Amino acid sequence: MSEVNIREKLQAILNEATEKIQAADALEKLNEVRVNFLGKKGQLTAVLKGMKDVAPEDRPKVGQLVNEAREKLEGLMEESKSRMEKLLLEKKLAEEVIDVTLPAKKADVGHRHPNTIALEEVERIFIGMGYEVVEGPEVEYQDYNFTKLNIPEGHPARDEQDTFFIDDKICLRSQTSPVQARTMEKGKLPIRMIAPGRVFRSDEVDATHSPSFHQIEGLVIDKHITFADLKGTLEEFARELFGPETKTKFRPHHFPFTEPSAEVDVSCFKCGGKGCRFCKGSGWIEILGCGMVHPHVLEMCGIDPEEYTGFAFGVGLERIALLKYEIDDMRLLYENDYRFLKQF
Ligand code: 2NM
Repeated sequence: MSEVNIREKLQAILNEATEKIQAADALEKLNEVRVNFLGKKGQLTAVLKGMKDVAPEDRPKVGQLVNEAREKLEGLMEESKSRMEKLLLEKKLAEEVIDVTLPAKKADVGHRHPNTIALEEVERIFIGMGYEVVEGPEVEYQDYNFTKLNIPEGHPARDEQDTFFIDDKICLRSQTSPVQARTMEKGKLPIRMIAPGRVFRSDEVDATHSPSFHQIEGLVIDKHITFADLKGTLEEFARELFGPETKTKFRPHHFPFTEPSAEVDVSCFKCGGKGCRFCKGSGWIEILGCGMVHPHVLEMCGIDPEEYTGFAFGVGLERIALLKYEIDDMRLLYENDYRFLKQF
């Protein structure tokens, strides 16, 4: 074959390939062209294979021509490829266009139950005063739930509280004080603790009662603890929980495990004490019970009442949540209706 023939042949290949490249509308088709013309069995490669039929003096020139044709084709394909990729990208961007002026879709995340919010608030206040948070069993020995707390068998408080009894030794705890009894028994003094948790009483359900609710009980045991420490602590607690203007009132009361005992009222945080619908006109709202730990309790829990004294208190968690969030029916706290819960 002469150089002229080869020139014509190459031109024919180039023309055909260029046409096919221009016609290609997808990357796969472009690849077909590459295989057909530049591949091992491709047309250009075939021309090189035919070199043996070319006069030796023409071979360098023919080789150069084939290379030029190859480079040209590769260039064309590269161009076509980037054009296609650019189009693809533009198409994708146009399809996925984001309207940044649209309001963002709100993530529907859950949030803490009002009881939990109130509990964490109370925990924060006492942790700030150096208290530890301690938990204990909900199914409890009657010994810890009653006997060690100065409520002996036959004591009216055992019926009054109308506990759920498991057998003659075990019950569902009716208060979290057994956690305090267990902590005292461990013997590590002094003690500054709160015991939050679920408690049980055999009560009918109504707006202010439930057979299962939550309490937070506190206990401080050290040398020289007096009623003044109790008053100061609970006054500070009330101010942190209900606002700095909150006043407290200690009314004498009776609990078997404390002596003396008191109930504590706070000045109404709605009307400031003048009397309103919220405090039923009295200006005061009852929030907790407290007292100096009875020497019998200290003794039964292995603490020498001659050396150590202490105070204790108990608040109902639901009561705090109902007051703080102005909810008038405790049952709302247990129904788990999201429309209600999401308001807090
Ligand atoms: C209250 C009221 C008064 C109380 C007593 C004790 C313990 F374990 F130290 F004896 N813990 N909590 C207590 C005292 C609880 O709840 C209204």
